[in-house]
Amino acid sequence: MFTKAITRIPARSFANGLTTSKLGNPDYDLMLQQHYKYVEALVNLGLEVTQLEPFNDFPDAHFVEDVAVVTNEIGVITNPGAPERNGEKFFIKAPLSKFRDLEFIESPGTLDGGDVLQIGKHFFIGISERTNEEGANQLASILKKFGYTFTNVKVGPGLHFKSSVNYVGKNSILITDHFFSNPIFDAYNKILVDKDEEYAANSLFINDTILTPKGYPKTKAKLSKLDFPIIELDMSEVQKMDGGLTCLSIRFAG
Ligand code: CIR
Repeated sequence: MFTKAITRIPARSFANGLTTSKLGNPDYDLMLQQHYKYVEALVNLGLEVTQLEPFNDFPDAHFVEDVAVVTNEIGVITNPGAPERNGEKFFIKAPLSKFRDLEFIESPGTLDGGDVLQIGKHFFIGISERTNEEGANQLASILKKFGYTFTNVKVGPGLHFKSSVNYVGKNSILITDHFFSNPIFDAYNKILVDKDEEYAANSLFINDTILTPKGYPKTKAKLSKLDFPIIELDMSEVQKMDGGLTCLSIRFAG
């Protein structure tokens, strides 16, 4: 059960963040609205949300997931792989230290939280343009102490590993075609995301409810077979900046 989350209100500068999407200019008011609805969904699922202030100097800072990996035992502050975002790590320390002892990924290791998928006691760590082997190995050596196991996996299309694979409950994962046949996921019930709905692979399982982006009916139909409540959230402005549902929060047990 998650009982806590940390989020950050998007800054007015958010459209200056990094993006590869060609979906057009995002709208600030709509972004705020979408972020508000997201936080509201977390609150309705029983999470106590710490909302950090907008941060104009770092237009991507509301993608808080990338700056920390939090387990029941520890908070690990990452070393974000994009130079433009690296300084965000200094500003998650104080809020997270209220809940966890902290450890740190150090250069030359780099790591973005978006590349880190925890399923029970196992972690998949994506090696991507943001996360290198050294960063993945540092995370593993910190978390090994607490009995976790690890698999490193090379990220394919998409920014982060969690652009492609996410846990959705009942031993099931939503997974894109790129990873579908990879035997490292054979222990799970794989739910293939259709090619034209791959954005929906970034769905988020919280306290027996699935949050999924609005507008992906085939994925929603597949998810509904799991028999969990599904909340659809409009992510249009978030998507324009290469973000998704997981990126907007750090979730953990209190
Ligand atoms: C970036 O390129 O870093 C941001 N514009 C998007 C980060 C999305 N984060 C995530 O998927 N965890």
